[in-house]
Amino acid sequence: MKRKLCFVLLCGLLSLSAWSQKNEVYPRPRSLQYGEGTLALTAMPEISGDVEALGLAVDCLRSFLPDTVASGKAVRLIVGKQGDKAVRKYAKRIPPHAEGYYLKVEGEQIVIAGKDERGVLYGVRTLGQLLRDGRLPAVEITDWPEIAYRGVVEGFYGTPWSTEARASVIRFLGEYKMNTYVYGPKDDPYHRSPNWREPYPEEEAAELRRLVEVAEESGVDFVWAIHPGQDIRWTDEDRDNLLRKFEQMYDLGVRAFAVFFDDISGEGTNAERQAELLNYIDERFVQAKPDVAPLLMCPTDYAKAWAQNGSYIGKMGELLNPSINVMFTGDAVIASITRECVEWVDEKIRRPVYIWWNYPVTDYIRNRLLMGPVYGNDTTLTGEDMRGFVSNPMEHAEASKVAIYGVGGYAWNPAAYDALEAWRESMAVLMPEDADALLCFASHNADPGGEGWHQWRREESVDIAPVAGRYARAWEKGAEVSAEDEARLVAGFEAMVASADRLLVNEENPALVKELTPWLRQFKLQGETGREVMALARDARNADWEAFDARYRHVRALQKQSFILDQTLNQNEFQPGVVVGTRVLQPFINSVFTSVVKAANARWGTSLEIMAEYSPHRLTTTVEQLEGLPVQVKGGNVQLPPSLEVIRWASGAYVQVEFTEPLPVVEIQVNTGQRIVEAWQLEVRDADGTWRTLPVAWKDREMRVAVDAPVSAIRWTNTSLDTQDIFLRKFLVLMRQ
Ligand code: BEU
Repeated sequence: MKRKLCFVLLCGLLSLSAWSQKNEVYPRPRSLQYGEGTLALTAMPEISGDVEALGLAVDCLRSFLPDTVASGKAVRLIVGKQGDKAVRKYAKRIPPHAEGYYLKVEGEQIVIAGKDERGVLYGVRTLGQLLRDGRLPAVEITDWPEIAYRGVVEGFYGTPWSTEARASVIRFLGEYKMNTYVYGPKDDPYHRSPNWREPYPEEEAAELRRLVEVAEESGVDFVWAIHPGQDIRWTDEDRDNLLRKFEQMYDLGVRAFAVFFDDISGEGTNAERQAELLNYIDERFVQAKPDVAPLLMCPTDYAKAWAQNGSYIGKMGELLNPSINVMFTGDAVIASITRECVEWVDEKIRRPVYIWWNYPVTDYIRNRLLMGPVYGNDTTLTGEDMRGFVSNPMEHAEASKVAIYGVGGYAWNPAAYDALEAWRESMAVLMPEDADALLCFASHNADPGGEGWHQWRREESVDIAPVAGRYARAWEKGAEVSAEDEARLVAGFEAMVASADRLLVNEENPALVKELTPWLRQFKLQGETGREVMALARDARNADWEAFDARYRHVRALQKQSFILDQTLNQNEFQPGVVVGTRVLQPFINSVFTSVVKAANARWGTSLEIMAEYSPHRLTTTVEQLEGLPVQVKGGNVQLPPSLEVIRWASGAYVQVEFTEPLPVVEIQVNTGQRIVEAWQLEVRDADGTWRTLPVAWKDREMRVAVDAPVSAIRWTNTSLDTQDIFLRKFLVLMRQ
């Protein structure tokens, strides 16, 4: 009986220890079996293997172990790559895949047998992850990556990363078994037209040389890309210019190269000429050198949406040398990667595609951060389908690591990839102490918004979304709200405020805090506003006018602060400002605020403004759906947010935007989603207070009316005798800047 109890207890302890070790290796290995017991490892083991030849792997070992040999009986580490004498005994256990490794910890011995040098390095990295408080679990692992090239393509528009940021990302890639960093920032003039022909000035060249060294030390291939297509001439001279530039980069230590032809027009888009040039470079440069990796190219038709007829991309498949890798972004420029698309493009290019994944890049939505989980890519895809998978990040390098971490896990082992688990873990990797606060922030900053060029969306605020939906609907309908929902929402807003406060003074990761600060300030305000709007709703329910009145003023002040942040932080010429929680939280706050103030006005006979966001300008309307719509000020222009739903516009109904003072209006643009709508009247009020009707001209679905005068108000009216159903995709007033 006693023995039985002991057995049960032991099993409990063993399974507990196995459980506590469970999530330690990332990316998740192919096969991992824990044995019994642990091994103490507090100093360098006694190495059996060619220490000299093991270079990087031994350096890596030193990064987590003191460089002293233990006194007394040392742990023995048998280490080497396939074919090495030291690991001959384990030859059969080495997985037959590039960069694979076999690792066993048993008794006082550790075995790491790699398929190749990187495999050995990855075995040592795994060992480093398993080591906790000087102890290793008994374990046996067989592991290899599914996708050959994994990592990052710095390929966005906007401020390129600093050398320091790049070095940090490259080390991060190495640490999580990613092997590729592609250098192709669009706003480096020496990468792109017009200066691609020019050598880097000394200082920039020295920085690149340093990065190549960091990459080498990290076990990462530094791929330097050139982007010559916008002004290339198909002459021997330009071909030699390109080769000369590659030679210069080779002299800086670069051993992997790419040529990008994305986002170009004109002569440079010619498929035959591109292929001819690439084959020439491949034969005369890449293959002529003993140590240069296969050439990588990004085609002009890099997304299926454009490559539909397949003629350009098909030519690439037909003409390019087979060793050249071809990038592709998926069904669209910004898209989740589907099996259907991968199979389609693989057939066209006659080789497994190299995915350029446009996530978490924000160069098309610069007022946002994308920090949600990496999900939605097909997890049945294998190395036979894709040769590479690299992520195009945000201009915020440290914040991008959330997504890069996920991409690393996915590309290593898509079938075992768990998006939520990887996402949560990445928070602890970036900020061990404040991981929960970072998770709170990230969970509300995930969606690209779908308003601009790309419609791709992400889930956001997932935990609170159903609660928020229920509560807002109840207020809209004037129904009873659930106390439990209310409590959860209040707690959610309080958690936002507390998280923002903690993150703003976090000292674990200063680079991340610096990048996030504008958004953290907005996030804190959003939490405070949400909390106050919930309290406002309570005051209204309790019919407590005094409390309501004071709270209303407070909410207005918070809204104004948020407006000021949006107008002053992160100002750029594309999407200036700072927005957070746009998918669930902001619409929720706006909706509840509107419902509550409407109810209050009805109850107390007041006419408190219901505009849900602060704006210096005023909106008045007789269209019910437009009530409370904010008049936004963006980059010095004035606009209404685009509508997603159809708007019922009764005969004679209007919307009017009134400015604080006469403003120099250049043009008014309205897009109703329809071809041409008739019987609409656009009027402006001149500085002297007189109204005049403007002649309306329609081009496709868009109306563009030149004004060029100081204007104090604009009115847009349905002058037909019928109700008209239209969208308001755009209502933009361009100002003289
Ligand atoms: C992401 O906005 C983005 C899209 C493309 N226009 C560019 N090229 C490719 O995706 C291949 C990319 O540089 C840019 O960051």
